[in-house]
Amino acid sequence: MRCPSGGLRVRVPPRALPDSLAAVEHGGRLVAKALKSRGVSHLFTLSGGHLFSIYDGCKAEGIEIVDVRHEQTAVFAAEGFAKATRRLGVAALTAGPGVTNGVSAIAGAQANCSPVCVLGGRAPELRWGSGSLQEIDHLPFVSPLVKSAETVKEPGAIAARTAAALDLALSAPYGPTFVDYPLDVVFSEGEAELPEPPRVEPQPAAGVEEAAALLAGAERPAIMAGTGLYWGGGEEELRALAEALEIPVFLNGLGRGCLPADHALAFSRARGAGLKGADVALVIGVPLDFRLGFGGSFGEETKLIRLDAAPDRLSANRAPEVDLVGDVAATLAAIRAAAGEGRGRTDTWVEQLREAEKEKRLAEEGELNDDRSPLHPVRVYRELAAVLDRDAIVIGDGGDFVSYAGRFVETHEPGCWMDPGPFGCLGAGPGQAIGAKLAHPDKQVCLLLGDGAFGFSGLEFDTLARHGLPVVGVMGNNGIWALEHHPMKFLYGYSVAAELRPETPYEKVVEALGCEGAVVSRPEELRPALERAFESGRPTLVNVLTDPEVVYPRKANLA
Ligand SMILES: Cc1ncc(C[n+]2csc(CCOP(=O)(O)OP(=O)(O)O)c2C)c(N)n1
Ligand SMILES: [Mg+2]
Repeated sequence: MRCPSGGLRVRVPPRALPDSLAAVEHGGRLVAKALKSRGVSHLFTLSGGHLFSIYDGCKAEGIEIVDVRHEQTAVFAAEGFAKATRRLGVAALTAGPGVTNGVSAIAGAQANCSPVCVLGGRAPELRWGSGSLQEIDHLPFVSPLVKSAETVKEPGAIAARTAAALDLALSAPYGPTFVDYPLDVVFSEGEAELPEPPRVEPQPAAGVEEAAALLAGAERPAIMAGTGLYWGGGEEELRALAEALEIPVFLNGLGRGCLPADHALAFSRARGAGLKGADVALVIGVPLDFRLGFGGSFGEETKLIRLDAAPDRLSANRAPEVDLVGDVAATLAAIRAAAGEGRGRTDTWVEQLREAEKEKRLAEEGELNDDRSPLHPVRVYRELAAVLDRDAIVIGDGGDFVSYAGRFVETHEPGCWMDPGPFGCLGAGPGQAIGAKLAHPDKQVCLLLGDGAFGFSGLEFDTLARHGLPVVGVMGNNGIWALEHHPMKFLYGYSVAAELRPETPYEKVVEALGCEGAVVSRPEELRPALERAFESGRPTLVNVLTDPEVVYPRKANLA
């Protein structure tokens, strides 16, 4: 066979050879065998000749190939699949620009500790240094973003090295891995030698007794939990611990939904009071980054217990009193066993937070019922809440529109809220929606989009149409990059580079791509439009014209 680039000749074995007879197989088949052995069901990709043999292998192994319109979406989709399932998400990117296009999404997966494995095509090894098409060494720029980055240089090593990259992505702490295959290697033959996946007994962290004593003795305890709680599968133990000691719980990132938003101990609006006023706070699977004021969201006197699967990567921020590094679920179970029950002790505190929560929610009534046209973004979320199922997966991609969603969308089950995470890369939403819908075809998947954000990956509505994925997009179309426009205006009295075309008919864009579109300019039109969208069974964008004058009440802008 003649290779798609480079002109090297390699031999490909007959495709129909039964497994038992196939002593050697082509490299792409070996990649696919490794994927299959680790339960990978989908490969997210955008075509490139360097990947053909991997596609051929996936076809033979029954792995679904999902082709998108930009490589960053392939990685975002792999991440969305991982977030929706807590299984591996896998993307394949072609050599050179395919991999460079995927870099922002890999960096996002790193910040989210998402178990994503990225497979790269690569210019042929035999001609390395001769200037083959798309020749660039990916490892120097991918390595800082991943747990491991490797080039497989022998066909016989393909299966084992691919399996190792997959296993590492899914070993605690989770995170992205990268492996690339030179064209001549992955089109050649080798033997499949697949190691067993590692089995690790979950170990509770050292320091459990100290943590339990602090929590059991606390009068105003609080739990702040995030993405690491979700990856650690800790939701049941979180609930049991919170209920046993009656501890108020605050959630962010992928932690949202790990305690249902309507649970008696779940709080959101009272977070400021709850974290500042806590005497002891258990911080699970969330770094003390900008989202927690670099630690300053807690009171100066608050004793912090940190729990995660890995030591803190942020060395510059506040150190905890107790640092628990170990299996999240096992450690929570051990803390509960050591702390016993403490009912009644926190009643006054919980009641105080309940009052604060109620008061803040009451103050939101005006915005929720706002009947202006174009709409107040908060009104969008009131209407959306009425049509979303309890287990709907909601994905945010935008600026202020999504900040409002973070406040107003209630999450009731784990894995049902996705945003770009602390790396904050716009354009992550459509890919995550593709991954989530493929993982859960029976759940509603709702993609919240700013009009600015739409520009990055809006063409993925074509992917939704081609693959028959009835995701419902809801756009807050204010004609500006609001999260930049308002802060710059506040600082300088004017803003530049933050205006878009007002009332752009994005619904027509998606119609042209084979989806349904609707435009909404008055609040009373929204609910029927959303109902139609979810009932249609078709990918849809509801373009909601929102008021550009609404300024999101933000405490900090850039830090
Ligand atoms: C890839 C990328 N580019 C730029 C930014 C900076 N940024 C953050 S929010 C935002 C504005 C988003 O505008 P839009 O999606 O229209 O939402 P709005 O704030 O108007 O609700 C920008 C430009 C970013 N986070 N990611
Ligand atoms: Mg906007």
